[in-house]
Amino acid sequence: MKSIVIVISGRGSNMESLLKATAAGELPVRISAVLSNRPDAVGLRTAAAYGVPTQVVDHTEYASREAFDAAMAETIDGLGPDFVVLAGFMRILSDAFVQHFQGRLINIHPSLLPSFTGLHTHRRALQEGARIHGCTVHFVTPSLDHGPIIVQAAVPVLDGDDEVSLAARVLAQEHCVYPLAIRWLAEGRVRLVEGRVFLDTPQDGAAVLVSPPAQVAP
Ligand code: NHR
Ligand code: GAR
Repeated sequence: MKSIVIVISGRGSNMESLLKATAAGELPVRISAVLSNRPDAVGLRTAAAYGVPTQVVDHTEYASREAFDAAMAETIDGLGPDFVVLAGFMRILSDAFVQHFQGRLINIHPSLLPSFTGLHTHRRALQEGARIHGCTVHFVTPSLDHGPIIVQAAVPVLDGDDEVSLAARVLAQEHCVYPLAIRWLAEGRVRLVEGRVFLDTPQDGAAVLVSPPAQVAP
């Protein structure tokens, strides 16, 4: 069975979606450990409650980004995972770290990439008047939020949405697609060829999301 390490910075609800799916027998992976760069991350307590080992690599204890990344890489290498799963991890990773884990490092980002890379994605989607928003699971490459895309989920932006309501609608989809993407990876259904993802999964072109829904004349 493939093993993964999950890396968090805070709440850890995406991490919990993976722990839940694993506990339910829906995600055939061994979760070797949950790592956090913040000692006070709420997700560390959640992980412990699921009986998953936790470790902290506190970025404030390192003189540079490179030194922190090297310590993280060493900790992860010690665990020997097949995949490294970023779940609400909030530190940009250096090229050396990303290259070390190339093809094994996955992130979930709260926008439909390549729109809204970086931070405050929900606020910016609202400011731009986007009608459709969502989330993206992708391989991490040195170019921030531009790695090969594995799966995306779209949600409508509704009149009256604020950052909180929109974030909640997107987060519900994150909790669906992240376990799905990690399952596909664990089952060897994701191939990365020359920077593009090829999926060995059922696909049909039927689903179309239009927001607001198209009105058909009577
Ligand atoms: N690193 C690389 N090289 N490539 C990616 O695609 C990465 C990455 C590291 C993290 C997650 C990402 C996201 O999904 C991610 C993708 C943090 C920042 C950021 O600006 C940006 C993107 C992401 C994560 N962080 C600030 C920093 O200076 C700190 C912000 C904070 O601590 O609150 O590192 O959006
Ligand atoms: C999630 O929405 C995740 O996509 C996003 O932060 C939230 C973390 O929630 N990630 C980023 O913005 C990465 N920069 P969680 O800790 O409850 O999973």
